[in-house]
Amino acid sequence: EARQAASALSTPEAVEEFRLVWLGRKQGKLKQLSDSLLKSAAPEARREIGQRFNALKSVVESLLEDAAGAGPSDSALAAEAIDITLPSTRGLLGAEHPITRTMNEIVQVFAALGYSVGVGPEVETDFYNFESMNFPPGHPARDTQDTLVIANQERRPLRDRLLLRTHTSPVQMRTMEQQPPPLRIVIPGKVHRNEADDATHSSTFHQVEGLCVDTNITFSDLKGTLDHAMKALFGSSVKTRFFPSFFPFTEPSADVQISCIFCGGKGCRRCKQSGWIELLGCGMVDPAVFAFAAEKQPGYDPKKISGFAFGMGVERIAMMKYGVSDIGQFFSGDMRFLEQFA
Ligand code: FA5
Repeated sequence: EARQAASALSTPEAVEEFRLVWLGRKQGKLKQLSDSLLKSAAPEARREIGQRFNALKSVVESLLEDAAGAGPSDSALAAEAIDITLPSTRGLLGAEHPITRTMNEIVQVFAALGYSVGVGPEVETDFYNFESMNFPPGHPARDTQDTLVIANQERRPLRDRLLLRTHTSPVQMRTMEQQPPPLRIVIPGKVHRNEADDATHSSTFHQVEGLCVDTNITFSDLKGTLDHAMKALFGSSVKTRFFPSFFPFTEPSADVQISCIFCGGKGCRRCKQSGWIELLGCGMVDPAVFAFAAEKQPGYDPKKISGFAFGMGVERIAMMKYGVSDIGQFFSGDMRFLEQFA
């Protein structure tokens, strides 16, 4: 009977019906059979009845398996056919954000020179962000980096108060406290300032800090290193020049300009006709900074060692590399902008 029924199965619904009729747990024919036969059988006949029942059950199960495996009809398959030779619609692939990419590129340039990579906290203490970087309390240079402070800190001593770091320079001190000289490290990271946003300023931006400390490090080493880095980032025809500047934590200090990559130094709108664009600050580490580091690591004795440091704005470098004229685009999340970097 089961064989006959199975031979007529042509649709998935009929197969399911067959399963229910024969193998259904409550009302199935096999269930009824086992209830009536096995339970009422004489004890000495049970063994054989059981074996024959199991044989029957596996016949029905394999009939069901064959019927289910037979699948839908040829016409049903033809109706659902997919042409796998058609070109697919391409989904959007994620891509590295241009700021992340630029930051990694800068780090790579210095890693190739033997620099290691460090990080530090974005919520920083006044001590690391300012005091240990030789901005004493009340020093006017603090005003050059308008600071976003964490609320309700007034009861703490000034040096312990928390703020959003205004530059990556505090990680110089954190690194020196952990590692004796010699030291070569780059520190990529996010920084914040209480500044109005415009085409070239953002209240949140990124810097890559560099610090090199050893015996006999000179300003020539600083110039050579940064000139190499700018050529590695912008191409070998780029020129650099150094202008006197001021940072409390370096002496002497300099601002570094590169020849405008848009006009090759002739003068254009991007470089305000000057032929040069300012990209970063740098200088020789001030002995006062080494004195703070020497409190934890006596090796930072300014009589024995010297060093240079620099800090570059990643957005400014990315704007130059990719010809972006408004810094706000990096933070807009606008897919039309971001897709260009995919
Ligand atoms: C500093 O922050 C120093 N810590 C850099 C430094 C480190 C000097 C080590 C010496 C030794 P400054 O405030 O100039 O310096 O910022 C450094 C760079 O960050 C600038 O050259 C610029 O490229 C970028 N930058 C500054 N402010 C902004 C801003 N609001 N938006 C985007 N980029 C900015």
